[in-house]
Amino acid sequence: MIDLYTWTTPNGRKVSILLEELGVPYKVHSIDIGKDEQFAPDFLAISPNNRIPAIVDHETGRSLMESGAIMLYLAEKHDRFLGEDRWATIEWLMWQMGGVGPMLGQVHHFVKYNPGKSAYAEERYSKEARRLYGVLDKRLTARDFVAGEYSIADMAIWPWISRFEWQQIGLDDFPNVRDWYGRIAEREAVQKGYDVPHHVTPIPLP
Ligand SMILES: N[C@@H](CCC(=O)N[C@@H](CS)C(=O)NCC(=O)O)C(=O)O
Repeated sequence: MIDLYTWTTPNGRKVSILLEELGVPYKVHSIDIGKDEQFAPDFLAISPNNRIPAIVDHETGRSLMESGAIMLYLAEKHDRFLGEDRWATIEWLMWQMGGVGPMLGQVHHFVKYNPGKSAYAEERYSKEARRLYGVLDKRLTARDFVAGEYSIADMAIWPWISRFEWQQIGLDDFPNVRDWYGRIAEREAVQKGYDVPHHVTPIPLP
C-alpha cells in the first residue's frame, strides 16, 4: 500500500493520475497547504522541503518527496509509462520539472492571485508561459504524446496545462497542445486522479 500526501494542485495531481493509471491501491492524506499543514512535523519527516506531493511505499519502506522523483520511482517499480524511448520521457519530464512547473507557478502567483502588483513579473512570466506552450506545441506536431507513447512526461505536464485559464492562454492558439490535452482529459484514470484528494471543479475544457 502507498500513502499519498497531496493537495488539489498540478504537482499533487500528477502523482494521483499516475497511481490511477497504474491501478495500484493507495491511501490519500490531504495536506491543506492553505492551512499550512505542509509545515506539520509529521509531514516534514516525509517531505523536508514542506511541499506536496510525497509518498510512503510501505512495501519497500521508501518515502519520497518531489513529484518527478516519485513518478520515476513508481514508473520504474511497475515498469510502465516510461515510454519506448526512456530518455525522451525523462527529458520531457525534466522539462516540466525545471520549466513548466516553476514558470507557470509564477504566472499563477502574479497573474491569477496578485494582478497589478508587478507589471514586470506579469509580463515576464506570461511571455515565458507562451514560449513554453509554443515549445510543447512544436514537440507535438508529429506525435500524439511528448515522448511518442503516453508516459509519465505527459502526466507531469498535463495538470499544468489544465490551468490554461488561470494562465490566460487560449488553447486554440496552440492546436497541437489543445488536441493532446483533450486526448488525455478523456482518460478515465486522469479524470479520477484529477479529483484527488477531493473534487474542486470539472476538468476545464477549451
Ligand atoms: N518541485 C516540487 C514542487 C512541489 C510544490 O511546489 N508543491 C506546492 C503545491 S503545487 C506546495 O506544496 N506548496 C506549499 C508551500 O509552498 O509551502 C515537486 O514537483 O514536487
